[in-house]
Amino acid sequence: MNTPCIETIEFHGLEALRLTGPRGASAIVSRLGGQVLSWVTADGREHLFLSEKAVFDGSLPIRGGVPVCFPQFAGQGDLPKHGLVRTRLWDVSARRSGDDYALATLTLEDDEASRALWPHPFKLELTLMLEADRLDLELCVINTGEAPFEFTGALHTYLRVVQVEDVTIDGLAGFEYRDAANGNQVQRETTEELMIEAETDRVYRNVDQPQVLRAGNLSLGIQIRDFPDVVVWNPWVEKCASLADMPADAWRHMLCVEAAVADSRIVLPAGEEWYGRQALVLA
Ligand code: TA6
Repeated sequence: MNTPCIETIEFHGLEALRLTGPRGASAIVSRLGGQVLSWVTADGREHLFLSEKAVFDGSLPIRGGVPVCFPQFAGQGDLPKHGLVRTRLWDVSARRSGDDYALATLTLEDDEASRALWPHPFKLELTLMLEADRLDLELCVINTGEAPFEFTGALHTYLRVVQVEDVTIDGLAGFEYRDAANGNQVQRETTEELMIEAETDRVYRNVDQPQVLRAGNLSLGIQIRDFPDVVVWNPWVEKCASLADMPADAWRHMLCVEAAVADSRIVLPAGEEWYGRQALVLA
């Protein structure tokens, strides 16, 4: 069995890192978008959805894995949908491994193109830490300018599932959500085990407990820290058909459970840092 290590690889023509963790776990992160594109646990199972029609030339965000959305979540502002950083080339700033982990950090700073749309100096650091049965993602936002700025954003995690109709998610009961698939109505979740039975696009607000996604013999814990919101998205049949980078049946094999700052904004003073985390843990 390989000992944990990190190698530079080519993945769908992209420069990427492969992290090999303990007991054969692995993850792949692409410099394009600073996007995690694969996470395989020690049992050999892939947990991230990556569309068979994903575009890897940077002309579109890559459909799948964990897109980083910053400094705007979805269409909630004047910037391009989900912000500015999904098609940028990130740098690798740290890579290290020990007996029971492999870790890498990718960074991105503002440039002329980002400042033309959003006039703020910033630095992002995405760190992934891989263990045998868990992947921890941390997004650090640094205000490198001399004035405060506000942002929203997300780790827009696409989970791979065999059949979304068989999935249940618990841990959301009692939380208020904004239903973006139903006129942005605000409701409170009453279901203990959420099932996906139609187009679903919900921002659960101020979620302070983990979720567990179950499907067949899969049980995956999902925990956020400092991201206030959990977004659950599945496009279902029609919306999926309208997405050129998704095969017609791909809605069935994915479910986004995102760590987000969607319905509030983070105000970051000059020189300060903000951290948000999402942990994915095989239970
Ligand atoms: O996070 C959910 C969402 O905002 C949905 O409304 C849906 O459109 C999705 O993100 C994907 O956005 P994209 O720009 O990647 O097509």
